[in-house]
Amino acid sequence: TKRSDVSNSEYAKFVSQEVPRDEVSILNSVFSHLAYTFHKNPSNTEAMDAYNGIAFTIRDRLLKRLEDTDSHFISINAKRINYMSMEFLIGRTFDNAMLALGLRKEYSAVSNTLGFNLEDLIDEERDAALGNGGLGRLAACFVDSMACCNYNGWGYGLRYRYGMFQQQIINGYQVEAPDCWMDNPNPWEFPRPEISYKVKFYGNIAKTPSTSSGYTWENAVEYDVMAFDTPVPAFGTKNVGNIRLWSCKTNDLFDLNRFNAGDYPGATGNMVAADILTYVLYPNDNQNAGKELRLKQEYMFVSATIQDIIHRFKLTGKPWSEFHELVAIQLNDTHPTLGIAELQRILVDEEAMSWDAAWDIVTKSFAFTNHTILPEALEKWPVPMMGKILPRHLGIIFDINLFFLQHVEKSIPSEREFLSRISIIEESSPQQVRMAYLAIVGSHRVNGVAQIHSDIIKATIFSEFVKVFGSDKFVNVTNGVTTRRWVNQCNPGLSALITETVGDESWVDDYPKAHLLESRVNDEDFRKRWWDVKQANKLRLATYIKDTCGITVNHDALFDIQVKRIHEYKRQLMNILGVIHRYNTLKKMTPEQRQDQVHRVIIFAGKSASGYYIAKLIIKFINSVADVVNNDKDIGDVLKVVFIPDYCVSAAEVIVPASDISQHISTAGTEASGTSNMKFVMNGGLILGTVDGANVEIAEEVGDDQIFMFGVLAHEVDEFRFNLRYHPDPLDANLQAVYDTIKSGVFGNPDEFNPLVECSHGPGDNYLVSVDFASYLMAQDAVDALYKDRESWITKSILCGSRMGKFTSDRSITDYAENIWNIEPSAVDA
Ligand code: 9GP
Repeated sequence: TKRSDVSNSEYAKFVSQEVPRDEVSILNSVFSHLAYTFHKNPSNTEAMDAYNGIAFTIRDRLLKRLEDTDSHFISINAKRINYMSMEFLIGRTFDNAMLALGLRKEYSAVSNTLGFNLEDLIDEERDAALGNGGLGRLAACFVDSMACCNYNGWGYGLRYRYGMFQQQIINGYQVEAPDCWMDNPNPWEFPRPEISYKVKFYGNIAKTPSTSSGYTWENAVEYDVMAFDTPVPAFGTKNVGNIRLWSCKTNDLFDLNRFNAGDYPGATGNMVAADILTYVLYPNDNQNAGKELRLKQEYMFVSATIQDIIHRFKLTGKPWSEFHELVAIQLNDTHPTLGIAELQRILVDEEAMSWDAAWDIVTKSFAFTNHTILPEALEKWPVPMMGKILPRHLGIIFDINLFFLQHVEKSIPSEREFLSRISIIEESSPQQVRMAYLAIVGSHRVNGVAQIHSDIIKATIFSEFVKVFGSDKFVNVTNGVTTRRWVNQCNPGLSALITETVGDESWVDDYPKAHLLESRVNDEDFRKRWWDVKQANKLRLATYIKDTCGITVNHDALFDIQVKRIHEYKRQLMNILGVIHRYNTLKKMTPEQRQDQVHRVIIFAGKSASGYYIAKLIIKFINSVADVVNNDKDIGDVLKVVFIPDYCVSAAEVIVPASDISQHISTAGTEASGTSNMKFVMNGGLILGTVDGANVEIAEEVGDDQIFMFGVLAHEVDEFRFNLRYHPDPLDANLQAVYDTIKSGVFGNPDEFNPLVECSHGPGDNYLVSVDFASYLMAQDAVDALYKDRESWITKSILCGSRMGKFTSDRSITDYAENIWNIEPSAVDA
């Protein structure tokens, strides 16, 4: 119509204007948001208001770019990658966005004009902690890289109201409190009420010959699930990414009649039932209700996502046969695997497609990433539970399994035993749906996240599938991290040195250029500045420790850091047992001898799953040991032990740049990759690690002799476990002495800590702490010896920092794009 023609052309003029980037215009737009969005003027503007006012102007700029990016990709019919992840550990966005837009200096001046220091405003932002650990942070790095590398990629996830949990340490114990991160306005998301889909649960399946598949899903409970978009700023390009998170719409579930009758819980019951679906990440699932909630969360997530993907595909007007040419769907671990059954259901039940045509589309579109060999990754759902909540999907999964097993029987003559081992349905009581197997069968590629891990899954948990599908279906994509956040943003001192060496800031999105640092390894002035940057970062962390834990540490000491989820396989327990050994050794020395030792601050941080008894006991144990060591006047500054509470992305940004050494000491074969190991080394920290996960490839890149490696190898683990059970060696004398100290009661009631003694030696030592303890201590001695030789230490630190070009998430994403997604980049301006 005439009206829309006019407004379209006016709009085209409006959006084609560049958003002004000068300080005065920025200040004016901040004033405008302060006045008209927040009803504030400069005299009553508090720090939180200033943060919001500024953040909203950044958001305006990001939205403009998001709109341009979307239009660009639609206009060229670009294939889109849909990264489905139950976790996105985004952290803070403010600083990252200013850097990405290239406007940090301008915003700093604007905040000064408002009477605030930009650094203080940065601290006003709450972390978006929608993830547990490595897997969620990886997803956040990946959306950053998809945007920065100009791929048409979106993340899809859930909008948890309470994120994970806030960890408090009370009397040394972890106590979980809700993380109310949404209490303040969130400038980085915008609600899209117009983008909503119906998601169904329960009900029954009716045979209806009139439909093409012959089935309909009846009497289901329906929820409206709505989108919230979070633009992802990208550095060095005008492309902007997006994370689309889902939450239920609850208002129309309010029952006014019951309310008027005085039945308030009844009136709001359905609202609450819908709302709690996205209260928290991974509700505790040790009881049935928790399990059901988790299954519903997963389905709500995949159903809304798949419907959205289909909706966008239909807008292209292309035939279904081209679906996989326009859509790639990556499953981040098994949690979104129901998406396979959901797409198949929609195609056969709602789009009247034949089973085979639908399955062809499904398997060409999906790919699956495995992130661990531990049993928790191999999610299973009881068949009766799935039948109750998702009756149609259960039927579809049984059919997928039937056709798969028939195919196997035909192609490789198989015994019943073999078929039952690879069946998607486990014949236990009750039967279980093996989600990892469904993910493999329904995907065209399966990848591990570091070379050793990809090799292990092919040889162990998925070996039978390699026989069925051949080896080519199983590939490796080694993880990576975004250097925009993990070097440029978190370590301004180091960034300045790299920029000076490279000659410009191009390294920020072309990190391999940091290899030029190596050319300065013998430059005296450079070496001194390198050391000084580390010292400044350690001072910053020392201040943070004082503020959060009340402990004073000397930043001249060696900072030895282990930060990650608390888990037996990651062996924080071995670390703290090593601390006790160090403490015992120091106690035996004269004061003069003690002062001669390398002074160390040993720093832990990380959360334990709320129901994980041993991990929580390890936290308590670390704090009890810390209490004794830190208050021992004989020891003074020579040894300090710190547990930093509530580890999160923004804490990591302070911790990572400050390490001299960081520990990545999982039992060989158990840590799929690890990504903090990459961050630490990029920031000039050395690593003490086992031959596990990405440590192996880091050693290959930086050189075996730059890294402190110890411990048994992955292929030896089973034999050591067997020996521990049936033919244990005598206990190492140092470990025995450590146990004696624990049993003496210096750290508190020894009975309380006895389970830790029991799970670190003999038959209970599943993670081989006692086996690796002696070599661990030797490696620690080597660290001390090198630290005394400051010049050699600096050399290693520079060489390590400069050789990490491989470990950017840009490289990982390019690997996925080329080897799995078959997708080309395209920049908005190109
Ligand atoms: O434990 C792995 C960790 O090694 C890896 O770096 C990360 C990202 O790939 O995923 C972790 N796995 C999980 O969090 C659960 O599967």
